[in-house]
Amino acid sequence: MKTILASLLALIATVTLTVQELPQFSDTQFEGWSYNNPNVPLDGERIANGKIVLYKDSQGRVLTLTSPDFTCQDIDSIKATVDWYTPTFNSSSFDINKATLTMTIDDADGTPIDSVTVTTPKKASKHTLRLALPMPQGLTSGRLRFLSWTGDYISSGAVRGIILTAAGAVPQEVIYGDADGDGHISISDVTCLIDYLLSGNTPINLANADVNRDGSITIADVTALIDKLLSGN
Ligand SMILES: [Ca+2]
Ligand SMILES: [Ca+2]
Repeated sequence: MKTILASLLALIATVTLTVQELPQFSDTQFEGWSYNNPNVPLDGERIANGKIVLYKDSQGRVLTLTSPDFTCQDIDSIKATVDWYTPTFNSSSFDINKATLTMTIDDADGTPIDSVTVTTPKKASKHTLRLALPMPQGLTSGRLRFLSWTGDYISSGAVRGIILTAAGAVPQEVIYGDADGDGHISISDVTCLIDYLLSGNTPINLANADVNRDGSITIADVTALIDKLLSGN
């Protein structure tokens, strides 16, 4: 077994556990986002100057800002902190009840799954609006849409930035060594772990496979797993 392990060492690269990344929106970071107003292309200057305005126009069209798709299977809930700008807040026609922002989560086909709406707390030009949604169960990939169903042009607001943060799913109980995730530790977990390290695409429970708990999956975990099996602990 030692010879096999030694030869594997030369072949195996460290596999690091990945952290979920979410799309962010600002005047310097808007790749993949889309705004459905054909007269206002997305660019840094327009975003910074409050031109990405969300409202329902006179034809009944709803102006919408949409995020790129992102994977969400490891996310329990998502929180958006929005830099919201209401340029006409001191107009007599400004209706604070229409100055709303809605965040919708859609599946990858664009079907809305859930939404949340907040209103601006007072008549002012600058607001930090916070919206949160639980991640729908079973959704593996989705996108966020920001819109104002009720806002007319005067009561509209503009998005100048969105910070998205995620809370992770409650982790399953970790059984260190149960690499194939069948609920117990056996020689098949050694096979699974070696196959994973060699091919990189064998299905594996990453948390369970980090037998020596150093945050990455390497040949050292195979050794630790064999030790565990031999010692019976
Ligand atoms: Ca197992
Ligand atoms: Ca490890």
